[in-house]
Amino acid sequence: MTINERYEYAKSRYAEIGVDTDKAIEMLSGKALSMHCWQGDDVKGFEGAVSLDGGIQTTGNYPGAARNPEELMADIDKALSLIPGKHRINLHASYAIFEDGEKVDRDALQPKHFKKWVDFAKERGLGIDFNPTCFSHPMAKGATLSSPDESVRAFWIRHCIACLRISEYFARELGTPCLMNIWIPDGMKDIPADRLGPRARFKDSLDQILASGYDRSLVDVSLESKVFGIGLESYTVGSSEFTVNYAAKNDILSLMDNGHYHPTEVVSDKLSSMLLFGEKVALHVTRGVRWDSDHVVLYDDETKEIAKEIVRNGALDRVLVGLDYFDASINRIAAWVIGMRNFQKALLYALLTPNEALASLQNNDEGTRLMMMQEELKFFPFADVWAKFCADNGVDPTEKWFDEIDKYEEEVLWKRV
Ligand code: RNT
Ligand code: ZN
Repeated sequence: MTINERYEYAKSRYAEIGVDTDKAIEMLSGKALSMHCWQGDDVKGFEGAVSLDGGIQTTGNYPGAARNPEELMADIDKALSLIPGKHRINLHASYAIFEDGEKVDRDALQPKHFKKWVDFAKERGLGIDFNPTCFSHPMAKGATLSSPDESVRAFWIRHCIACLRISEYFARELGTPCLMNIWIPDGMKDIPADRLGPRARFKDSLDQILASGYDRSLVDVSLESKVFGIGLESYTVGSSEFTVNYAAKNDILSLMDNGHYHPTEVVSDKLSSMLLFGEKVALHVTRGVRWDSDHVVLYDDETKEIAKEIVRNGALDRVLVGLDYFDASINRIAAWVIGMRNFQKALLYALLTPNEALASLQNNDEGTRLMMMQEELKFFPFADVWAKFCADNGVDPTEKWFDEIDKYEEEVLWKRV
């Protein structure tokens, strides 16, 4: 059977339960995901960093990591060619591209240091999101925006303000708002003697950064929380309560990374509350295995549940979705493709769910029928709709996309030694 024949069958089957597959595909096509550049080089950036710190870690030594801007851009291109739809890329400040031997420290970064990224994005019609890089730097050894050392704290405030200007530049050049997400690694391995002080300093630093002013029509600023990091097990300054309260009071966005909570807490259950109290919310979609391990996003239950919350709350435009993981133990380009496609599959699954009908079952106390229906839906011809979506976007819907990865390894990656 051809993809179209399979699709026609799927369409009629879904129509029986009141779901419009054409509409689902159309809505999915309009949803850009922000693909994190740092999966391509194990979060190294272009400043010559040898190791990653800040309580995050990549493990594995699969060959072929990108070593410079050209390689990273080529790898991003390869990944995007295997992912249906139009997307965005998410950069860190440590991916600045210096020319003519110039090099400036992070507090002196300027838009021109990201011109090559803008050219890259323009040619491909991509948006760019951005992140100050408050780790893997000599000034980030103890703390950054919460540092008791005023000169250290001032350095990171200057860095974040520089990043605001760069975010505005991205938005202006590319004609699409830029999400600038602030995450700091500040915390303690062991029991703190003072929890309030660092948080008060972090709050003051953020106040100073926002007070520098920025065009709100161009930039959305978000604040990412975290419960712990490696070597920061006892205390993180930017806890969930800190970031959610700060964001609400200062009219910026909260960013929830689903690896950043206690293992039994789920972001899918948090989204509805965030949507009730804020216009927008940002996500880092990842997969924590026992801890914030940043494994590749799978088409698993929590990923699907997050997507359902976005779709059934009519919030496709209000939830800014970025991916955030870094696996160095497998082909990095495939890691991108698998994660991006999986989140798109999760969204499609949600879009193919008769959400209103299911909500009425809940409201009418028809729990048995609700459970039955949610289970039966798992065996609807979802894959045939996915295949149609991929084919319409010129991307192989089957496992055969991986042939391209094999070829690229042979022709490009194995030569990177
Ligand atoms: C760290 C945060 C943060 C980083 C990236 C590289 O735990 O998740 O988002 O992963 O900024
Ligand atoms: Zn994150």
